[in-house]
Amino acid sequence: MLWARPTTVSLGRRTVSTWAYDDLLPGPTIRTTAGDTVRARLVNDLPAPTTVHWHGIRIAPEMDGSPGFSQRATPPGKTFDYVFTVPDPGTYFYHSHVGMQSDRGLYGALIVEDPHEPLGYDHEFTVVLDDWLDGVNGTPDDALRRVNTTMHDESLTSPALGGTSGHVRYPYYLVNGRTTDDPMTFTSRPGARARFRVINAAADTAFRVALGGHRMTVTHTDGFPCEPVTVDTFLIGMGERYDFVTTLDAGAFPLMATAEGKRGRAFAVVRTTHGARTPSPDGKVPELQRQMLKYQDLQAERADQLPPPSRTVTVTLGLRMRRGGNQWMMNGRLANDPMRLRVDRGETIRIVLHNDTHMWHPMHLHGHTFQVRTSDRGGPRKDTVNVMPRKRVNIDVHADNPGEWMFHCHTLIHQEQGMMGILGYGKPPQHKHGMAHG
Ligand SMILES: [Cu+2]
Repeated sequence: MLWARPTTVSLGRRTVSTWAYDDLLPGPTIRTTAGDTVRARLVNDLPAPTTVHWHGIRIAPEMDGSPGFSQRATPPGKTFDYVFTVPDPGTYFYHSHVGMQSDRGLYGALIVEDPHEPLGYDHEFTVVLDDWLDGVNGTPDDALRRVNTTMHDESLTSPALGGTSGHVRYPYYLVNGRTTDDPMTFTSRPGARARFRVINAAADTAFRVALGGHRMTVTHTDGFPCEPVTVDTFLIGMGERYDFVTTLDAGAFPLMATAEGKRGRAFAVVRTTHGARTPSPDGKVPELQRQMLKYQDLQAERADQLPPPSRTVTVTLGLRMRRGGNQWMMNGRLANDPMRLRVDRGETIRIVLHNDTHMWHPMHLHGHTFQVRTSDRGGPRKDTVNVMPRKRVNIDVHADNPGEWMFHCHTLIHQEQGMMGILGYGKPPQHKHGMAHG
């Protein structure tokens, strides 16, 4: 059960009012095994309609939690039964898909185990990153209103993101719901092989992640296995996930996730010996400035390569400045009259994402895991891809899950300012009532 309601949560030393699932931050971790069925009853005790979106999971559109697409949002006082079989193992998460709600506490990890897990490791840790202002600087809806009525903060820039890093400077950045003054500790032993599942559940913040004193071998991109690649640090956009493994040294080490271009940080401790001094969240982690993962380094395992595309379409990401707030567009259209990409069931199409704006966009497609075509040889399988300003990224989508699917920017403010289109096929658009009852 996921009981969504207003509550208070502790972020470490500070207690805040927010909306959360089961009074927890993050919401309860859902663990299942590929091929198994997840049954989750959403109970909506919020003062607003809500849905649960299962980010990255290839399921029936009726269970996708896309309000106005495949289901109506569940009204206050009602319930909705999410029932679906998870086809693929990997690291996923769930979150509300209504308005700015996921920038509150309405998110949690969804871990799908592989019944034939090929990766050997002794321990595994889930690391959910978030940017937090709810109950501190008003609500996320207040933040959206501020962004709509003020000039953006010129100081929020990052070379790694090609310019403006985000819209909002948050008072806190969290690992598993905790601030740097009361961090989470992941406990293991020296010499253990540890798997970290890193999820960026933030609304407006990319994180640069490193584990002090260690290199990281990246094994999965957005849930899917890739050929292992060893780096010192990686940048993770909103909606992305990376899994990495490393052999832990003796001591206590900072797991650092700096808010890219924002001068804040999320922090946890990895400890393998009792006596070692706890690292400071303000300490230097030199790995953050060393070799950074690039999409070009990543290659899906052969079994996950898609067939070659039969045709190419271009989606241009655009911006129109307006007094009432910027309008972020896909092929010149806004969410209220969205871009519609029609594809045929069974075909593979190449989508050229052409970013004609000054900001980066983490573009997320529901219901599919596409292949980012970094070269003729292939590229990683992903469901969320960062498109840097003025750049183009090719993604190949295999149309194997009929429905009308959301295709949008995972910068929540951009989504709310119009950056939402549709990829659809197989069935006409439907607005079913689903299994709402109660
Ligand atoms: Cu965007």
